[in-house]
Amino acid sequence: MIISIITLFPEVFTYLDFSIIQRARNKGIAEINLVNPRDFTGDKHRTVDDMPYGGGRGMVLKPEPIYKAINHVKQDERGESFVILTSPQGILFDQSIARELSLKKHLVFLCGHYEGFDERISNAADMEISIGDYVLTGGELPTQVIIDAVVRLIPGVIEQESAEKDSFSNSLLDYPHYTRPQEFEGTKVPDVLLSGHHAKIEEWRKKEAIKRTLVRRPDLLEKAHLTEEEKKILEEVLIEEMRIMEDG
Ligand code: 4G3
Repeated sequence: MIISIITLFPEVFTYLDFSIIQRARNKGIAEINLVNPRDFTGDKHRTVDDMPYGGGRGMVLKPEPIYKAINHVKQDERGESFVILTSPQGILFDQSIARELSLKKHLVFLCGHYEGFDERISNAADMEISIGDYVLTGGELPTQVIIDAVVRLIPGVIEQESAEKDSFSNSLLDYPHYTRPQEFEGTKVPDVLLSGHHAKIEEWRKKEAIKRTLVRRPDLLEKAHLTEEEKKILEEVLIEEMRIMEDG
């Protein structure tokens, strides 16, 4: 996959130089190019923003340098570029969008800044994405979050089995994990995990994942496509949790 990032602050893209994403880049699975719209201005001051029509505070990103940068990175990609704008006004990012994006050949990210960007810049985007309901000073962190979630899903980056077992791949939260020591700060590792009984362990993990999802994120269960087995476990967990509520 080729990833082009159009940003006024290329220096902040340090996260992508480490760990799993860097390994993917070294293996040639992901290629990341940073492009600064300032390099596509024509005036002495390399102006990228201007005052808003209609008045008001703050500056607005001008469309021309961004459009020139987009056209530059789209060259040689045979119309297979997918342009993403990160903004608080976008659709909420989630694991299914990450999966969809992991299939693209060329992703182009536009990082907004200042109070916003000229509305005509969003016309150049195929998708406007928000990573959550909060405002940041720029789209650089959201872009790195999205790239991290997408690149780890490309085959060959992490073990396929791990990606399939991820939280959310089945719309459920992850089950609890334990390592040594067997007892820590008065809390013991659940006996079943020491039993060596693989079927029982799988069953316990599934049940804990469903229990956690029910208690912490019931909204996820409403959208989940549960198997018949999972639905049965959910019923058990619901009854157990209701008992716990009744007992105070
Ligand atoms: C465009 C994205 C960009 C318009 C960007 C602000 C939060 C997110 C920006 C605008 C951002 C997010 C830059 N803040 N929730 N700030 O994904 O109003």
